[in-house]
Amino acid sequence: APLKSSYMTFEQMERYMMDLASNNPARVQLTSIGKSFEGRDIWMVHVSPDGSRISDSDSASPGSVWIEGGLHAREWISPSSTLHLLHERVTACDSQCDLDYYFVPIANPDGYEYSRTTDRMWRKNRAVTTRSDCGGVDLNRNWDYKFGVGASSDPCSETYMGPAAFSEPETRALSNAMSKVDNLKLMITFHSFGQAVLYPWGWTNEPIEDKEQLVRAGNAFADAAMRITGKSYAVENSAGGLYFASGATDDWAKKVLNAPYSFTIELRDSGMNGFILDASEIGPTAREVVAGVSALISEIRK
Ligand code: 0X9
Ligand code: ZN
Repeated sequence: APLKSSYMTFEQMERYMMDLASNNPARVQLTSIGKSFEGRDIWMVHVSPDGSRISDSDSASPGSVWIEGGLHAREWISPSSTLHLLHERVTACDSQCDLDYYFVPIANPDGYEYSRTTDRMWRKNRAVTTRSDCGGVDLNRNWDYKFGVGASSDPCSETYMGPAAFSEPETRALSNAMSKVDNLKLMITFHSFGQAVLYPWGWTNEPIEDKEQLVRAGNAFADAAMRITGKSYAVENSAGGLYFASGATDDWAKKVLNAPYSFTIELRDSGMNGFILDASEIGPTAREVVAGVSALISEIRK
């Protein structure tokens, strides 16, 4: 399993994904879907359905699940938990292994490395902007749905949306690859912190038409997390529960790709240490995520 005692470097994550793919060649395929601003690979791991689990009458996958991690640099628990979930989906195949899973555990590798080595609180990517003194675009404001409605046009802002929708190589790579997935049923992007399961919309307070089923699925995650570690996750609308923010992964997957289920899950903690989450919480958070995602998937397949 991925290291539990400490956070990995980007290189360790790459090595981990490569080893997982080479040890499980029949089910795990590793692809670089593009390069970051500074030229690091953005890796996608496709976990195919377990052949033995598919009945003869029904050989097509019942759908795809997309899991994004590490879009924001300082939210280290996100790539960490995404890698644990990936590991679990590969090694502990259960009744949910007839689905196609696409994982991008570390979507913003430049930002992550910058946060590790230089500025722990870095959030954005490492793009050069029109302001020589302010770099980086907020990759969760750069997606092409309601771009710029609730985001900053100031390069010095932490939520700088960028010069145009999909101006950034990271969001272009992610959206291109996500668009190619067949029958996308569920998109989850892991962030931190706040312990919340957020459903669309983020750009408006208008309630979404299928709110009820989104809440039911979100509650399945929250209930499972509570059962496994006792941590409480709030299930709420992004804009109402949090604040308006447009151009994010979740709204784009819901509106443009028509993914019936699309969530931003804010992992630990609830504010005490915020982004600077002690490594002793890596294991328990991973257990919450594994149990929560399993329960969520069971709920949406009812
Ligand atoms: O503001 C964000 O991008 C997310 N919170 S974070 O603290 N991890 O930065 C929340 C995004 C929720 N989704 C939308 N507003 N669409
Ligand atoms: Zn975030």
